[in-house]
Amino acid sequence: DFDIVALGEPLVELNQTHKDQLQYLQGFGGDTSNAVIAAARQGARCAYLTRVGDDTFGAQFLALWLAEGVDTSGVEVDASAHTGLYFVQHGPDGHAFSYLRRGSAASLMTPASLAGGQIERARFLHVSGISLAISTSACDTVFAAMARARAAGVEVSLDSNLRLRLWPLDRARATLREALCHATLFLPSMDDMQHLTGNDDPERTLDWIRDAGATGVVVLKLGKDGSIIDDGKTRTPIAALRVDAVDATGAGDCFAGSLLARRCQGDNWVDAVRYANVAAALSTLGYGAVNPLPRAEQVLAKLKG
Ligand code: KDG
Repeated sequence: DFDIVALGEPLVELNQTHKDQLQYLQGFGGDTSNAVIAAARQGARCAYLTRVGDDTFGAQFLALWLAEGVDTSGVEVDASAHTGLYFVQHGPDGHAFSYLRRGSAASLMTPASLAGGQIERARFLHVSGISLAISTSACDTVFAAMARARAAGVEVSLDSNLRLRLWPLDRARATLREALCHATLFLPSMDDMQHLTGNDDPERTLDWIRDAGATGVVVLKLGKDGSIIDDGKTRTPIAALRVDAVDATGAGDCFAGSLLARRCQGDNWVDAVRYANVAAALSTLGYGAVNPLPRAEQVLAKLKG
C-alpha cells in the first residue's frame, strides 16, 4: 500500500544558475513529481502516475524515482512522444519558467492510464493545477483519478499551481473551482488565488474558496508570511521560517509532499504545516526543484534548533 500516489507531468529542468550567463544545470522538475520525491524523502511510501517518452530523459526519470524509492508501476512509456522540459531563468522578480512540453508524453495520459489500481491502495491522491492544465485528456484523467479516489475512500490533495502560460485564466478558474470541490485538502497559494479571485486579502480568499464548494481542509500559502489552516471551523495562522532563498523552484511542491508525509505519520494539521513550512524553506537554499529537497533529519534538526 502507499501513503501518497501523485499524478501529473515530470519535466526535465534546465536551471540558469548564474544570472546573465547562458549556462544551465540539468536537473528534474514537474510539480507533482517534486512533491512525491519530497514526501519519499520524509519517509512516506509513494507512487507516481504519469507517462514519459521512450527517450533518455524518460529513462533518467525512471532511474530517479527508483533511487528515491518512488514506485513506478503506474508510469507508462510512450514511444511516439517525448518527455517535456523547461528552463528556469532568474531575474530581479524571482524565477520564471519557459516550457518545451506541448504534445509531451504526459499530456497524452488518459483515464485508462489509471487502471493499475495504485490510487485505490493509497491514503492520499495528490494532483495539481498543472496536471489539469496540460491537455484535455490529462484534465479528464485528473478528474477520473479524483473520482476513483473518493469512491475508494482515498483522500484527495489538490495544489492550485496556476501556470498562466498553460491555459487562459477563465478556463483555469472554472476548472480549479470544479476540482476543488472534489478535494479533501486544497493547497492554494495566495499568488494563485489573487489571479483567480482578483483580491489579495487572505480572509476573503478563504471565504471565496468555501463559497466555491470546498468542504475539506484548506491550507492557504502566503509565501514568506507562512500559511493559514482553515479546517472549516477555525482559521489558524502558522509562521514561516525566514531564509535567504537562492531558488524557490519547487518550494510549494516540497510543502505539499512534506505535509502529506507528516499527516501519514500521524501529525495533526498544525504540526504538519509547521514541518512543511520548514521543509519548503530549506528547499530554497539550492538550485533546482529536486536536488535541494531536504530529508527528514535536516527538517527535524531545523525544527528543534
Ligand atoms: O513548482 C515547480 C514546477 O513548476 C516546476 O518544477 C515546473 O512542473 C513545472 C511546471 O509545470 O511549471
